[in-house]
Amino acid sequence: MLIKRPADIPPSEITPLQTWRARRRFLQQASAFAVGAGALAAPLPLRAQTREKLAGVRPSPFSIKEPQNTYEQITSYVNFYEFGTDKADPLRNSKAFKTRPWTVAVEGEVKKPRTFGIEDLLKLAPIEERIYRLRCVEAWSMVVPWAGYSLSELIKQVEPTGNAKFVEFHTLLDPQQMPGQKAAVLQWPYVEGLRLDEAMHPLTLLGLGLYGELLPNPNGAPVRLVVPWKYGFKSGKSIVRIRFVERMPTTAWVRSAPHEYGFYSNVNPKVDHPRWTQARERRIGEFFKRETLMFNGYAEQVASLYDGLDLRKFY
Ligand SMILES: Nc1nc2c(c(=O)[nH]1)N[C@H]1C(S)=C(S)[C@@H](COP(=O)(O)O)O[C@H]1N2
Ligand SMILES: [Mo]
Repeated sequence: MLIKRPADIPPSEITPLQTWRARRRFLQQASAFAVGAGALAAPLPLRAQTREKLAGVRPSPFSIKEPQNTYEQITSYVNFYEFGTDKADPLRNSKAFKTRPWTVAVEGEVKKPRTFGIEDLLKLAPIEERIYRLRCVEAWSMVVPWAGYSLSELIKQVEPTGNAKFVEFHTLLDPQQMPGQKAAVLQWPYVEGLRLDEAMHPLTLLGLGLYGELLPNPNGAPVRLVVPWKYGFKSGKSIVRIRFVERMPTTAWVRSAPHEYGFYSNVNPKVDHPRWTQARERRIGEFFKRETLMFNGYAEQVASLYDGLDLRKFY
């Protein structure tokens, strides 16, 4: 009999323990729910999402030149727990997800609170292609051609007050459409956060597209955050609320496992996750691991944000 050694297991089969535990909990709770609610509920229509080109997308000096992952890889190997904890779940379970009408409420410590319709957001500033590295905390990575503009464009419009120190990003809460929210894998809605200066940094992207088209559902349609120097989970998807606050928010991952996930979550090869190394990563589609770069390769642009901060303590 052949027993697979770890080295023979393809990366797609490796699941960090947290995910594995979460998935088990998810399956237990999902099946409990299915029994309670009637497992024979009408299936959702499995209509494919219509793909739509974005007009006039400009190149950006922030784009990196590494080979890009394919559309297929980016949409099918994905974390979006609202649609299930398996990498393939979001593509399968988000086909009928409704992204119109869609609004984003921008509120809290701002002089001009405002609710933006998705059509407003699509024309608030010129849309750029931003080819960014994505480093997941699970030690895989990709190169993704996002489309969008700096979040600072939107922040300027609402004029944060002097009390605004942090920004929260809330994902849609809708268990009818997001079956993963019927399980207590995380506390819903998914909330992430940034310090105001991180949110204002030009690399921080309000993501509206991928590969020159509107965002596909598994990647956070119709609007999401992309913070390329932080672990992937900082980049919340399908955002409906942006809230400016005075105190550091308790984010979904910090709430679920505070000794494993910190508020900052800057990519840092020198600070390991308690259960695995962060020194290396596997680029999806490649065989050999590569070294993880400080701040995911964006140190030159962002390191100064953290001058004087102990990055072991503030992980
Ligand atoms: N709302 C929400 N946003 C989320 C997640 C999630 O489960 N829910 N997963 C995060 C994680 S762990 C990663 S690695 C990225 C992966 O998706 P992407 O490739 O589309 O960025 O989305 C992030 N944003
Ligand atoms: Mo991730």
